[in-house]
Amino acid sequence: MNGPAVLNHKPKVLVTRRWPAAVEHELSERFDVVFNTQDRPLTPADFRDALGKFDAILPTVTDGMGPEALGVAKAQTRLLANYGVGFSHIDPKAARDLDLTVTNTPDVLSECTADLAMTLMLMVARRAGEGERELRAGAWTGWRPTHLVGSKVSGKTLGIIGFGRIGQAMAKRAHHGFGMKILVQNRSPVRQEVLDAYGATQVPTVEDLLPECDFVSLHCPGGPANRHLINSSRLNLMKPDAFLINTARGEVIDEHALGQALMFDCIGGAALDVFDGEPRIAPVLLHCDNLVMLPHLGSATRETREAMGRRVLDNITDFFEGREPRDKVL
Ligand code: 8YV
Repeated sequence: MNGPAVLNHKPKVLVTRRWPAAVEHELSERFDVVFNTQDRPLTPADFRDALGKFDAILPTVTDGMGPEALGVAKAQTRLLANYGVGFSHIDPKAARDLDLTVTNTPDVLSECTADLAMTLMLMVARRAGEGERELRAGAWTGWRPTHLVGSKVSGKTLGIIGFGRIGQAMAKRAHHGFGMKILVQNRSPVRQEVLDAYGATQVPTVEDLLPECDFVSLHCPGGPANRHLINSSRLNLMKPDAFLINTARGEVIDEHALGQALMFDCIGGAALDVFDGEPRIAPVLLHCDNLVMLPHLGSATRETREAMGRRVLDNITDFFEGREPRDKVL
């Protein structure tokens, strides 16, 4: 059985990537910590080795912890305290087979991730990426009434797929800030008072949502259950001038299908912060002008990255003081 563990030594902790200096400092005061000073992603062999030496490993989204990385017969490690809310890079079965407890860092990144989803929505609707590329290329010939004309955002309909904390933070911004009508698709029913707080209406299926929306923003988890949730037939259900925004996980979209939809103007455009197999970018995407791409910046503010680190610290402290960590997900 996995569960909290009180050790007779200072817990040995491996931090797999560089963290904000302030939190690295706090970590080193409380635990016996090894930092990845090179900040290079570790290999599956590194993880197998680490599982025999550390009481806790602190992975991020760049650490693929599947059967290969977790493929040892027995582990000293008791806790994978993930730095980030999404944990689809950790294979649940492989973690369970080793009796590992897994924690994440919810709440503290909801606002900044929703802010970035808003950034992407505004950028793609108002053609901000195209405009900046043109200007930097020295190709701007001056103002004219027909130049880089985009789509109005205020008052339009936004569809939100996945109405957890980040989806709700997005709805708050879009409804109360931009007067948008909100439609929601979520795997479980959302309480009426939660929907009412954002003037939102829940629809039963993705198929019900897509044809009604001017913007669709993805806020569901990644992993096998949602792989290619947005595929070519669902892209075909979107309005021809609608925009797709993804700050969730790359695998939620079939990128080949999205590339085709963008090339042939089946949808108005897309804006992505996450990619399937990132940092590799599917070549088809690089040729689409009606696409905004950012390098996974959802939670990338000083305040949030420090808060994520402190949330991990709390989870490790609870675990090794014999308490159930508040953010236990496995
Ligand atoms: C993180 C994220 O930067 O928390 C998440 O799920 O996608 C990002 O905000 C990343 O996951 C860190 O592991």
